[in-house]
Amino acid sequence: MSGKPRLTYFNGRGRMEPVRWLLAAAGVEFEEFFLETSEQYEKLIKDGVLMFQQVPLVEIDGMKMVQTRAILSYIAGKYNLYGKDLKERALIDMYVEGITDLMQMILMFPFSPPEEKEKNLASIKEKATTRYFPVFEKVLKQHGQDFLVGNKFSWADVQLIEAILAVEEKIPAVLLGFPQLQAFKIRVSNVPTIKKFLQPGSPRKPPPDQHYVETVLKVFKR
Ligand code: IBG
Repeated sequence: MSGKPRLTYFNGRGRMEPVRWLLAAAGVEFEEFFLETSEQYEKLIKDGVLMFQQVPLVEIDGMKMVQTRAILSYIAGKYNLYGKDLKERALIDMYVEGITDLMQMILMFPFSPPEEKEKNLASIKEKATTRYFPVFEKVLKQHGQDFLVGNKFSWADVQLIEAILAVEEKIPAVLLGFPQLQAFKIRVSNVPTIKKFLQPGSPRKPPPDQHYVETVLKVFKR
């Protein structure tokens, strides 16, 4: 065994992408197995590897971890990206969960029917600009520090930069009214591990395309 974490998911972003981001941010290399057929998925279930018959699956430190949130917390804790005490950790959890709610809309977008796309895109824009981004704009402005929590790079920063870039892909001008977030984006993009992840050839996955959507539906026989 190589000792590297092994990620089992589709060859696309979905629920695994924040795990890829966080491992990359921690400077940890990983291996990936991409699900392409329903037989592969059913074999994992038959072998008893998937606790709730769901992916993401991350094999790490002798564990077969499922549940995205548990996987991310473990990685954040292990690599010192989870605050210096329980209160910082609570704040990171609140920020991360908020951003996850926004990301949930983006995750579901490729699976929405064509006639609902325009409405869903408008909803993403509305929620990003009136609910989620203002929170982080205000936090950064008030404490004047480089990172969201404890003046130190954390899981919350990783989750936010991923979300900013994902929303910008859909709505390029979305940061216009958010000068703090514009500066944050540049700053965090220059953290060496993040800079590396943003370069071509990294394990970062491209925006979802039709092939990805069809593969997910095929694997789950939907
Ligand atoms: N709470 C779990 C987690 O956070 O890990 C949910 C995991 C989950 O929903 N996994 C899906 C699955 O395995 C794949 S991601 N489903 C099979 C089943 O029978 O439940 C599905 C997904 C995509 C994109 I792809 C957006 C949202 C969900």
